[in-house]
Amino acid sequence: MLIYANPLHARHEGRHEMFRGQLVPCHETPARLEHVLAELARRPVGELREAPPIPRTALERIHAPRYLDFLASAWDQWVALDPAHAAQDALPSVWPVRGFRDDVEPTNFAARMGLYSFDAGTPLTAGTWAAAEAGAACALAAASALRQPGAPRAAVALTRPPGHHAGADFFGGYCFLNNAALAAQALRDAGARRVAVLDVDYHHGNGTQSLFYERPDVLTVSIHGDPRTEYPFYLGHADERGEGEGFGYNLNLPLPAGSDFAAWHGALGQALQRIADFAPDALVVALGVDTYEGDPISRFTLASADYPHVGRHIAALKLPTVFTLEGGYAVAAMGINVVNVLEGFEAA
Ligand code: Q9C
Ligand code: ZN
Repeated sequence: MLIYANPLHARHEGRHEMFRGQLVPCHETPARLEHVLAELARRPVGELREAPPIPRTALERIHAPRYLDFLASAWDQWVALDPAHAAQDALPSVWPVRGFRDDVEPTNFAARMGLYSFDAGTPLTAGTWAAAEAGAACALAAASALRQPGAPRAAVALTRPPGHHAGADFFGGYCFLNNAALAAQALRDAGARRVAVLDVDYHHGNGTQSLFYERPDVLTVSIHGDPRTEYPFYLGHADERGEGEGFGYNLNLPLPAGSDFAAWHGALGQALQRIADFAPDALVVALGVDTYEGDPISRFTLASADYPHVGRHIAALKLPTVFTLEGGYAVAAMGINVVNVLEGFEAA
């Protein structure tokens, strides 16, 4: 497999996220990706490649222009408000909920942060835009690699910040640009008639679901902690099946917090069956390993030894596959768990 590692990922380095009324150190850190790279150096399951830069139009296939304008300029505006801001993250603190307008973009910076976000756990930092944009380039390069003659079976966008919580015009859940959705759309644009997205991160892939909810050409399937108790709370229930022409093309498989690999594996079987029935030309896997038993913010109990099976089962679909890196916060085990999935895929 080909692996596109984001060379600018460490430029996104949040200090704090809001948790229970306090600012606590970020879970989503540069060390996460460094551990995956270190494990890949020990177990080289693929060839590392560099992603070419992408035009802004590539991002506009998924994201709203005014949202991209905001993200690209937000840090400079934050620092222009007060030079002391250069040493602080920007976090939103006010949001337009039901009944408020989202069609008029406020000029106030805090108001725009809230317009384009849905939580206070996702700091915007000096290098956020550079890191997110270079990560999207990895996702697009991975998608494009699968369409070349003599293409490998899989390509990996090894990147952070993650993407699956980001929607057309909002960030949140540590995500800014939806790398999995960008890859799925790029595969469609390159000629794949149907594309499936399988999201195995602990948290529901709300951004990806919302982006494709009314479309029958991109099937979205997510296995995740039950949103009644687990983040992102307001989406990810089993009765969300798509809308309009997209009805029947979204499948949510929520599991109770505390679920073990036996339960998770059962849901994976359902997910893979639905994907096989859909008969796509390509697959995108939103690969979070926060399903791990040692994860500090999640509550499934998968063991490191379970992850090769995950990769093997996914490979059994025999589809050209893009992996995008999503969550996983047990930093020391992160490299082992991610490479276990990829190695299981390659061994199948
Ligand atoms: N006490 C991803 O895995 N905050 N995002 C949870 C925990 C948000 C996770 C608070 C978790 C977002 C890509
Ligand atoms: Zn997650």
